[in-house]
Amino acid sequence: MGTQYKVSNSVLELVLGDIILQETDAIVNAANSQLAPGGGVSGAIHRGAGPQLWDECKALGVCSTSEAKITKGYNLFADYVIHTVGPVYAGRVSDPENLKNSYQNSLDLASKKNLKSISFPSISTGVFGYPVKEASYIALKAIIDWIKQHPGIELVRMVLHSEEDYSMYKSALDNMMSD
Ligand code: AR6
Repeated sequence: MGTQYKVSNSVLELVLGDIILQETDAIVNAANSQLAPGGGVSGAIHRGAGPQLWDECKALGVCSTSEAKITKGYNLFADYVIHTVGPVYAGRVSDPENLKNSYQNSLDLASKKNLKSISFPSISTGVFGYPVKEASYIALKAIIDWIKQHPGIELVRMVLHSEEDYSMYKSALDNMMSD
């Protein structure tokens, strides 16, 4: 399942799938501050990449909320993994800003490396508890605003792990595109 939208000269795509199978230049990890394997997306990415990923992550030290760090992809299809720590949802006024910055700092890092394509999971909406509907609008707006200011990227893909999340992101994007 998938839908493509044109934003400036780039493509923004929504797909139902598994982040570790994506063949984009980079995939994004919804990480913890230690960049340790953990569960959810992070556990899947570390299992897919192999133990060298954790070795490289250990050397990077602590990653604070919204910060992004890049490593190689090892056994993954993607050449790079961009690790970002989303906010733990607590209904604070800073939560939306922190979530937005996780997306935009990841995109900045991809652009610094001259990468042309990147896949994101739905950051913070699993273990970190961010309500999916709210998070979908923040994520998509962050990506669209960023693309409009950075013509170099060709493809930004959001990879949703359940049909429910996919429909939520799809209706958010349909609403935003019709405004
Ligand atoms: N591909 C795509 N999306 C996935 C996959 C996958 N393979 N697996 C899960 N999701 P989460 P967070 C979805 O909890 O909320 C970790 O333990 C999942 O259904 O991975 O940012 C870290 O180590 C959900 O919609 O990330 C941190 O401690 C979304 O990805 C903490 O959890 C995010 O779920 C980070 O929590």
